[in-house]
Amino acid sequence: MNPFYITTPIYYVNARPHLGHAYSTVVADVVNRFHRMCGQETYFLTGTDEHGDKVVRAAKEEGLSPLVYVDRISDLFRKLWPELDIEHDWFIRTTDPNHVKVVGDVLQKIYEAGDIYFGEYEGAYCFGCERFYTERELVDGRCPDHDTVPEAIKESNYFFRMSPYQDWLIDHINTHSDFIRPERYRNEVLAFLREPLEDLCISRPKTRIQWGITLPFDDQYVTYVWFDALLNYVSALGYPDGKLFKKLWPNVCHLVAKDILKPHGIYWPIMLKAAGIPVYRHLYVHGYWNVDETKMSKSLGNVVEPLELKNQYGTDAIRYFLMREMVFGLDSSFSERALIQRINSDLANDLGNLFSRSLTMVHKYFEGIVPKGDVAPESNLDLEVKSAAFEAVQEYQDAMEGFAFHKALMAIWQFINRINKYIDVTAPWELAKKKSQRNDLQVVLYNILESLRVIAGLLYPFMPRAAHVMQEHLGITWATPFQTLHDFNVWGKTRPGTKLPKTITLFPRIEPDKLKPKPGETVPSKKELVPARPEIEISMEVFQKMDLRVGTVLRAEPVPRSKKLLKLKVDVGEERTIVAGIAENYQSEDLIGKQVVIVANVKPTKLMGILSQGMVLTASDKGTCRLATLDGSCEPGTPLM
Ligand code: ME8
Repeated sequence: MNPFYITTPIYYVNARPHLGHAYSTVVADVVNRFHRMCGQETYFLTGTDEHGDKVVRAAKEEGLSPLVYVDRISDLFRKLWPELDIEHDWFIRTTDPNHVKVVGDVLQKIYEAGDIYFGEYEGAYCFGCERFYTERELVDGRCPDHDTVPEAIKESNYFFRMSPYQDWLIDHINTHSDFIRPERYRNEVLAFLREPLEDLCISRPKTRIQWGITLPFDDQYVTYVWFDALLNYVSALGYPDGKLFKKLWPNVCHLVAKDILKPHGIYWPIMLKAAGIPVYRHLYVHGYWNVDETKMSKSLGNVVEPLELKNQYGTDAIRYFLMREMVFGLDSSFSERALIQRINSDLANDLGNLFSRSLTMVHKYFEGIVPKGDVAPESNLDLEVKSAAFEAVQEYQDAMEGFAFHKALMAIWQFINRINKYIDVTAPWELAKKKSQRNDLQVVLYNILESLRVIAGLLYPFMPRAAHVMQEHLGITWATPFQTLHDFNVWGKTRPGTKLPKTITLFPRIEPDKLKPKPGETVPSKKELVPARPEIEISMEVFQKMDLRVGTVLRAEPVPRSKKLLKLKVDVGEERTIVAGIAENYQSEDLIGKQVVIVANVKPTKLMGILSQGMVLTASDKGTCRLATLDGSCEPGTPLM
């Protein structure tokens, strides 16, 4: 098995770490731990990006030299990660001498190969993005990211010729379906590549900025910060001759958010190709965290500090929330209210209660000693629990491999609910009343403990602390620090006769007064959110004119140039094309096979040039759109009454 190598972006040191940085780094840690569970050797890289205009300006604002300033902020990132139980193998800084040397060597190599030339450029420069913009890229003459008018700058600079690699890159993306994931970002890169690629300006004159890596072939210039930063992924491994480079490259999984798709999806593969380095294997792109539906920004004062959250709610709860709440690839909104609700319902209630009620029973009925699981014939209920466990493991594994972390957690929680039901139906407290049912009681409790073992093991990548505590309390001392996937394909690994420690509360409930609005905060009531519609008389006859039907989604794809719309092919007894405004909350691939409710007799209308032959029913909760579905499967075309 190839070793697995995962990277996060290296973060700019122009500001303190926030929730967005924490999310990417937690995802990398979860994926890394999952690969360790699969028995793979892994390597996890993160770090800080320390050169460029942005950093110089931030240092100036603090009255510090860039050198002192970058040390200080880089340290904040470095010290944050262990607080969030992130176990990276290396923390790279672009000011590390080895990195500086690699950047110089690669530049020289590409220069000698003839892909770098000197030329004059006049253009619109955004200092926030540290790059030139073409007219076409600006929105009403303003930078799309910073909403500022770029400055007109005329400069002689060095350029990296990218156009000769354009066709190669298109072909590479087309022939490697897992190169850029999820699909929407792969399509976005292909859409960029439909326009001719312009050469990339890779230098900045020292007359304007000195804080950077000097070009090896002209000491009057420093390297453009992106050309410098991207190379961290190979310099950290000791490119070109280092052992790690030879062992790990190019079997890498780069993880970034959508804001830096272009440098990673276009510049980086072309840089690698031009430098004669094999191209990376995978780029995984996630969406953006907003806060209470608004963009997180310093000026709005709504930046969420991961350390504060951790101190208040604990590392596991934060990690769980981030991974459960965001659908990888789509945007999500953070709110403390939602976090507390998840802690109380999923962690304290579902998981925590199951754990403590189960262990309490083992202590009460068997003096804390793991009973035997094979002393009575298995009932159908027992068999069902076993197969539910294997199903959960399979669903979990598929979801983890596809970066659908929310689904992996849903699979665990479905299993947790299944075990809670098993306890309710088998009622061990009743079995305990009769001596003749002692063996049945043993089997039931053993199955519960086995289920908890599987649950603890599957939780390890997400909540390593809780997983560890659970395993300790289940007597799973043979699998420190974690169980492997093989351990879940066998039923019966919990050892009868093991004496278990007293149970504990895994996740304390958060007091409801935390949910009360803070002074000055108003929580809109439902009524304020959605004004009731005026009462009108609708006769049954009129209501029944509406043709509501069950539809099964057969295919789904994004509508080009639209952020909101998806084009669906739906089976409503016949195949219909329906355009739905759900792209911000659903990914095409997640919809296939889903059953939805369709208004089948609305007048067909054209949306973005596509004739939509029906309407999908949805609910919009504070901007998050949810499809109306059925609680069991129905024949497509079945009318709703
Ligand atoms: O772009 N939601 O650094 P950066 C989710 N130095 N993730 C977010 C986020 C949000 N609201 N905000 C930031 C840079 N991130 C360059 C990278 S790599 C060779 C150089 C995360 O400090 C996300 O991973 O601006 C995003 O891609 C990254 O931080 C940008 O970090």
